[in-house]
Formats: sequence, structure tokens, C-alpha cells
Amino acid sequence: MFNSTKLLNNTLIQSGVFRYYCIKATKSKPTATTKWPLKNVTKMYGQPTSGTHPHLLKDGEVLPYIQQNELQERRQKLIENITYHTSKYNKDIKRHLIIVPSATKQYMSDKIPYVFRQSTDFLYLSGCLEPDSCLVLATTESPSQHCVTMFMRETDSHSELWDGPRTSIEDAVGLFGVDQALPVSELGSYIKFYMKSNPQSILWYDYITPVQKNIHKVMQDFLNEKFNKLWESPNRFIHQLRLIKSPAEIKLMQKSCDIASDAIAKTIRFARPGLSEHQIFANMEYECKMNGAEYLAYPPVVAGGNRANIIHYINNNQIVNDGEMVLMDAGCEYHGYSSDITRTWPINGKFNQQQIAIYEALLDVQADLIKMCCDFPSLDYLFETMCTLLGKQLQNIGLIPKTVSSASLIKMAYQFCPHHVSHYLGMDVHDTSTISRSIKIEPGMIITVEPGVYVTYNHRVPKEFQGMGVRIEDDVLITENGPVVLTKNCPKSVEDIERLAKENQV
Ligand SMILES: [Mn+2]
Repeated sequence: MFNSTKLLNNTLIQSGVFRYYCIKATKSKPTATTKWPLKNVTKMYGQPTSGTHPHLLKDGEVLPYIQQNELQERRQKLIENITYHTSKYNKDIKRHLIIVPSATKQYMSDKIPYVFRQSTDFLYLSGCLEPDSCLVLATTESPSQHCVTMFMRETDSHSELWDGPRTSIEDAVGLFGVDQALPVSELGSYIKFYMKSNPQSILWYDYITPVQKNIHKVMQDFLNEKFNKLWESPNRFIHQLRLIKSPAEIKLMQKSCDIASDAIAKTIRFARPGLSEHQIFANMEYECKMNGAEYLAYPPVVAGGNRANIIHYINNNQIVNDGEMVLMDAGCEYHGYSSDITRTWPINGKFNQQQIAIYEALLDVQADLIKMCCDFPSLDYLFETMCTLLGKQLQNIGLIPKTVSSASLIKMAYQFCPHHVSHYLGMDVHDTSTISRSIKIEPGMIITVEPGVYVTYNHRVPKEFQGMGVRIEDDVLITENGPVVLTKNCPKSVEDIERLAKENQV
């Protein structure tokens, strides 16, 4: 049906590639073969549906908790924002073609794939979990005629025998709520036709960080002199949308945070001196997956003793000994939404004097920073404040001399916590990476608050403190009425931590 030889004959306008123009001419949308929502449809698609996976999705949802109209609104908003932004500085540009590729499968060795993780920008806009596809948003003069196209892999019985069903091109229209779907092999022709018909247009595609090799190859043709197109990356516009979470996304984030909080509590109870960091990691992963998370959101840091001073320690291959603390930075991914929590606890169930001094100092700093979120500061401002607050706390416990000036106090505090105190959180752990941390936070954003103290053997401090690394990290939703700690179920007070950590001592 989508044989590209059709493009060579003179019935171009009837071929699927140019259905976009048919829509324009006839003002009618192509009919989808499957009616939405997919009530009692047990046919297998390339991803779970309410018909095949009623334990995961309700009717009307394309992804768990995410209704089809929410996806359509996201795409609409992206088009509006890009159009509005461009109209401010270039009045001649009237058309936009926005290309958002999916991820592709990655292989660890011959025919052995890594677990597939969809590109988050693509997933956010399309709801599609399949590799090697592409979403294209084409604007027209009239907003009601904008055309959203899903470019999908064609069905292939041999591949599907090995890898499972694909969503057919015909079914993609109904499932994702787009205007049309075409084979991904037609992407180049589609773009070419659009560009030729709309010379005053911008091609929105991220050339800098290619997500999919095949799509990038197609896009490179449009960079050459023949087309000489204006192009820009759409990433920051997509990230501006992703930065503010919808009610459905907040539910997903709460669930992700609940699963990880509970798993950390169980892992604190499980751990005891003599276990390896790897075993503690395994328990965390087990608890997250048993409660519905697909996988951990990142390779966790499970660092006993001095290894907590290696900020990105993920070797997790040592034994945690009696008397040491263990720092665990772990979170899970629940239907595409990530949690990110750090707890530090004494492996034997009892903080010693120096451990508790640092731990309580950090608890105070973190509580103050979370409270500050009422005033909607920037993340950078939170970091500056952390340095001041931490400096004072470290003076109180004797790690920084009381006599230093306030300017050098901040510098000295930074020596004890060399990482930022916050990042945006959402579908990605370091979410919406093109958004500056200098902007003020707003209701609907989710951020981490994660002060730490890392005392190395190079710090000139009493030796009982040396080799200790502590971090406390929670995930915080910003609302009109103040911050909401989504990870509040994860034990944090000295009493709660000690009680749990004592439970499984032998
Ligand atoms: Mn973090």
C-alpha cells in the first residue's frame, strides 16, 4: 500500500505522502481503521493498550495515566509556542516543519539488544513506544489544518516473529490520535515536498545531538546547499512544555516516588554489615520492579564508607563494614517517569557521634531549602543558599573555623559539597537539560533538593570526620501553596533510619 514506486507516477496527490495536501483541499481527515478508544480490542499493537493490557491502561489512555487528548494538546502547544516565538523576530516565516525522531535499538553485542528506552521528547509528544519511528508536525496557514504525521516502521512478519508485533501504519492513526501515518521510508520525500511548497519555512530538527541514525541521514540531505534551509533545534520548546507537569504526570511522578521510597525503606531494613554494595543494589532493584517500576532510573550509587566521596560511584563491588555508613542514590522509572532519592544510613543501625553531627546538619540545611521553595527561587539561588547554610552548620560542628569571613565561608562550604543542590526531574533524571537553572521555579515543576557533605582525607578536619560522605535527596513538587515532598514516605529522621536499620542486624 505504501510502495514508494507510487511516488513516481502522476497520481502523487493521492499517495499517502501527500495526504497532508489532501487534508488541506478536502478539509476532511483521513479515516482511521480503528476507532478510538480501543474498547475491548484485543489485537496486539507494538505497545500495551487497554484491550491487551487492562492491568496497565484504562480505555482512552495511550500510555498509563496519559489520555490521547493530552498528547494532542502537547503537540498543539508546541506548534503554538514555536509559531509565536518565530513571529516575534522573523515576520517572513509562516511555516514550520518539526521533526522529532524516536530512539533506535542499541546492541551490546551481535543481535543482543540493551533494554529499549524510548527518546523522552518523542514519547512525550507521540505516546509511541516503538523504535525507528518519527513524529512530524507540519504547520499550515490555518491552525485547524496543521498536520501531525507519525512515520512508522512497516509491518514485517519475519521481524515480528522475533521481536513481537508492530503497530501498523493504519492503526497508528487511531492509537496516537494523529492526522495521518506513513512508512518511515517516506520521510525524506515528505520533507522535500513540504520544503519545496513552503520556501519560507523553518525546519525544526536537532542536528547537534542525533537521536536516530536513519532519521539523521535523511535530515542531513536538507542541510546541504541545494536546500539551504533555515533550521533550529526544537528541544528547548519541547523542554519548556515538559518542565511543567500535568495532573496526570504528577500522579505518575508520585507513584514513581512512592515505589522508590518504599524500596529504599525496605533496603535499609535489609542491609547489614558484611553485605556487598552489589547485594544492597540488587535488593533495591528487586523491590522497585516488584512494585511495578520497569527499571531503575539510573545506575544507582551504593557506596559504603569512604567510597561515598566518589560522587558518581557505580562500581558497587565492595563490602560494607560495621561502623561505616552507606550512601545510596537510587530511583526508579515508572511508565516513563523517574524518581531520584538519596539516603545515607549507618549499616549497623546506629550513627556514631561524628556521623550524626554531619547527618543532622544536612537535615537542617535540606529542611530550610525545601521551605524556601515557597518563594519560588531559582535552582541556582537554592545552591548559593545551600553553601551559606551549610557553611554555618559546618562551623557549628567544627569542620570550618568560626573565624572565617562570610565570602570565604561560602567557598569553604563549596569544598565540602562540590555538586549542585538541585536539578529538574521528570521523564529524565536530569530532566529538560536545555532549561537554565537560573530561572525562577514555578508551580508544576518537580525538582530535587540534595545537599551533601563529603569529607575526604585531604580536608584539614578532625580525623574522626575524614572519609565520610553524606547526601540527603528528596523530590519536590512546586505548587501555588508551597512545596510538596513527593518522597515524604522515604524514612529520613535519625529515629526512623536507626529503627529500620537495626531491624535486620545479626
Ligand atoms: Mn539527583
